[in-house]
Amino acid sequence: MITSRLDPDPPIEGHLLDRLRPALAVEAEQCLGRAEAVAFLARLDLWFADIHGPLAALYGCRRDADALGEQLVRLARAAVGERPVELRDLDRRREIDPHWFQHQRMVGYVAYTDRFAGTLDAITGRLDHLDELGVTYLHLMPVLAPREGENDGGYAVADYRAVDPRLGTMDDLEDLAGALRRRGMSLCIDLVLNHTAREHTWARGWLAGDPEYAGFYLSFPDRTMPDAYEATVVDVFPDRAPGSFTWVPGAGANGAGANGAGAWVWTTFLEYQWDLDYTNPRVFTAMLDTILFLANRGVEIFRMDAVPFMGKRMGTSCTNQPEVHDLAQALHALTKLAAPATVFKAEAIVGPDDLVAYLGGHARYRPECELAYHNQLMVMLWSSLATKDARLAVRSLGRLRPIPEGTSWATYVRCHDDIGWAVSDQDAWAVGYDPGAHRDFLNAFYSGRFPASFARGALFGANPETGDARISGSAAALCGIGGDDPHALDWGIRRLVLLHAVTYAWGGVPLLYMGDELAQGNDVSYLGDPALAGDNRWMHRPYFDEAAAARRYDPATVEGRVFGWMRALGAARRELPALHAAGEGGVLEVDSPHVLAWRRRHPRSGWFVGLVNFAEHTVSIDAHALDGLGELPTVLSSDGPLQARGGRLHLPGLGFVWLAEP
Ligand code: OTU
Repeated sequence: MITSRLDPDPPIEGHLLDRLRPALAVEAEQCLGRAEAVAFLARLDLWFADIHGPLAALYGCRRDADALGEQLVRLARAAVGERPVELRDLDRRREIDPHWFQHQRMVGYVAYTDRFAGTLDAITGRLDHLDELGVTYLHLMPVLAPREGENDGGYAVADYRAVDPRLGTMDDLEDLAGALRRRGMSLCIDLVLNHTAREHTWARGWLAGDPEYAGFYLSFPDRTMPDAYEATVVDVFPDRAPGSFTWVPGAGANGAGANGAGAWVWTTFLEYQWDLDYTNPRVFTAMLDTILFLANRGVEIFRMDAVPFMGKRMGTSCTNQPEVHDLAQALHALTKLAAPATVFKAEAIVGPDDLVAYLGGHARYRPECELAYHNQLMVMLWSSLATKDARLAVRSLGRLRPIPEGTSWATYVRCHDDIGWAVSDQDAWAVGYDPGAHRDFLNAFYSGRFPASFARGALFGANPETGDARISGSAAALCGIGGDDPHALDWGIRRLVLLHAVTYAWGGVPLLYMGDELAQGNDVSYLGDPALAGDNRWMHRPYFDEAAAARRYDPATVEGRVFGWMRALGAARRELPALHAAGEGGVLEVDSPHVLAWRRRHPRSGWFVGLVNFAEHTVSIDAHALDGLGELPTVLSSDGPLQARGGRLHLPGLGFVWLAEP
């Protein structure tokens, strides 16, 4: 059983460090040379408490807990020894500028290698396109070798040390990381750490009874425990993979692997994605080793996939449990020890009250992930667009806890997944919405069933038992771009631009999802591929449209209009120090229900104010809302300088304005 740390932190156990340090100093100098050894030991002193604390919480009850700590620190030291010199140079730069990812120059881009360029090699041919958009961070969707056949878009990894052969090789990935780095772009890849494919060596070894892999997965002899867990656990894919356990013939019970009798294996997602058992320190060690291997190939940002699911506790949702934070913290600190240039991004698509913890925001700060998806902002943008009303957004975003210093949101409009309506009941009631009815409305609206809807999306993961569902569809399709009516097209474009005008200026790294810069619509070609046809998330994972891209400078085309805006947002953002993620900010109270207004300021800047109007008609707000924020000229807007008349500021329908003190 795992115990977990309660806030506040327990006192730091110094003696392990005291015991380890002298021996490590000698070893490090022998293997790494003097300068590298000095840096390594300084990092050990800096991070030791963040390594030891969470490890003690996770595995402290084991007699060999100290030996584990020692082994992991040595693993990190060995990884430094193998780290290429170019990456050590990057480490030096990042040690001087550890908050590089907070800078307003950061713009992210998210793409599937095959759908964007074909192969890893060919990505270099797209770097000019990325440069035009000001991209400094490239997230390539799962690139590691998946299982054959269905693989959940690459989220069923069969080998963490090989690249999907259809995309290239590990050498190609390393070369690409270098090419990106030389262009000022950081490579981000997915680390699927909650589960492996059942074809992974660990899973095969476990099933074959190899003692090396004993206890790598969770298994039960009969339905007693699975039923008890399922009473409260979240069912992620209720339509395609109901329940969280899969009967595996030949598996042994209680994590034992093989005994021939068969067992229920924990599979949160699909039946071929087996959840790892992180109560086993060997699993932790194997995953750390994987991270360090990939960091040494040049990966700078790890997207920690499905991190909320890594800890299981009876009687809970089995998400967001204390041990998932301990795991993320320990992996993080050990990675910083070995590869300080690396940062973690939490993929925790959870409710607003659980989000900030993934950035280390606990009762006391504990370094965890540097970046986290701002799922709440994303959900609120789509909710506001449908209701033409910002009150729910103002309420929920206004009460979100501030994030710890030295961390940043990753803000986004759209990603490769469905949109789940993570609206807190409390926030919904506070603005007079029935939460269930509101979620139903959003599903009806974005699937196009609601009569006055402009959206062209589809329901995803509908659960007939609970009535829950989520939404698939490309950003452009959900904004109503796609028909023949030029008037409707104008509105659709205004919506798409408005949403990005928020994510580019909220503070944090905006992530642009491939195809959205060209307003690409839904792609139904997936229906022709039996391995994809059952999952309509593929409708919003299109192939890069070359013909559309060729029109990107033509302002008479949809692509030209949208691309022009995305460039402008990126370029303007770079020049606005108020958008540095280390700044402070918050939602502004204004007297129109249709307007979302926010402000930001960095110690080195004046105020920035962003205003968006979700209504289709012009609205106005009392100009006093901006009192005390200084002179605020318009720096970028959908409709020219902000108009002030009679003490009120007028915002055209679906318009946006960025104001900033010079
Ligand atoms: C992630 O999503 C990936 O983004 C998905 O594409 C994968 O299918 C999945 O993991 C399994 O690897 O539930 O509906 O809080 O929301 O991890 C998608 C995090 C998901 C979860 C998220 C998961």
